[in-house]
Amino acid sequence: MSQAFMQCFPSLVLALSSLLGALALLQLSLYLRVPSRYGKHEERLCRPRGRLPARCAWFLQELPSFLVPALLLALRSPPRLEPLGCRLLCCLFCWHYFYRTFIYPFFTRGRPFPLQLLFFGMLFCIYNGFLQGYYLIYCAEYPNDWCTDIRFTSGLLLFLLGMGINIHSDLLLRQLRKPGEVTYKIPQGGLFTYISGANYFGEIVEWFGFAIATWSLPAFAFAFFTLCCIGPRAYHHHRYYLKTFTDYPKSRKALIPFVF
Ligand code: NDX
Repeated sequence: MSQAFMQCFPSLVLALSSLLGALALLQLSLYLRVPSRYGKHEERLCRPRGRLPARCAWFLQELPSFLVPALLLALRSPPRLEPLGCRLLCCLFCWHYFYRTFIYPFFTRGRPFPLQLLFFGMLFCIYNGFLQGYYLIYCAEYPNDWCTDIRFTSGLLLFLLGMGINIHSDLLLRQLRKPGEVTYKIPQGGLFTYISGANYFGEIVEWFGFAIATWSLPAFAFAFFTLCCIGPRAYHHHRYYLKTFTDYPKSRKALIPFVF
């Protein structure tokens, strides 16, 4: 590992986190009116030229989010083993992306994914994987009793709750299709009873939980990015369902149960 990254540069963390916040706002302004062009929103918009099977695309896209922090952790010399809070937090991030890279893609029944978005998605995952991993492995300082701090425990609880909702909702979506099918149906069960974007709601709760547990600028910037990225997408999914299915439950909201 190059000597350059063997210590913490707070200004680098600040610059990368601020850029992530700016990308979040750009994301919001771009995708509030027009949804990002993959999945159910691709057919309504122009068709991109190249596409890759969903399994392969999601695996390649998410891999850097797992690999970059895992490599940073492995290459850290001497290894950072203390405090326990640091190790746990880094493992939480890698745990999510282990699921998203090695489990989620192999069960997805989604449509082929646009190559252009895959490229930008990969770049984003390298960027964010580096920022979160670098901060936790080289910069974060937690007291030894961080694991009993209310921020850590409540954040961890939110993270686990969000992850549970996200995985369960992704499973419900997957079960709507038989292998080989590409049609859309009305999602039922779990939090889909109340909202159209149950999987997104889970993911947003998860990353805000992570931000609270780490109490760090990079993690709050990522949680904000997630909100700006998949929040509008949940809204567009909701509108799509209302337009497509005349029997779509009228009481169902887009992203926040009973509110929005
Ligand atoms: N990937 C995060 N921006 C994104 C890819 C695109 O993980 O340049 C953000 C992620 C990237 C984006 C990523 C970052 C920003 C980028 C963008 C591209 C451009 C953009 C780079 C990295 C960019 C700027 C300008 C700022 C630089 O056929 P199908 O595929 O629709 O099938 C779907 C199926 N399904 C149904 N089946 C039957 N009936 C129905 N009614 C169905 N509804 C859906 O279920 C899929 O197979 C599956 C899930 O579909 P959907 O649309 O609900 O979820 P999807 O968006 O595919 O996300 C899948 C999971 C989900 O759990 C979500 O929470 C998580 O991934 N996710 C997704 C996006 C971002 C993200 C998490 C995060 O920010 N944390």
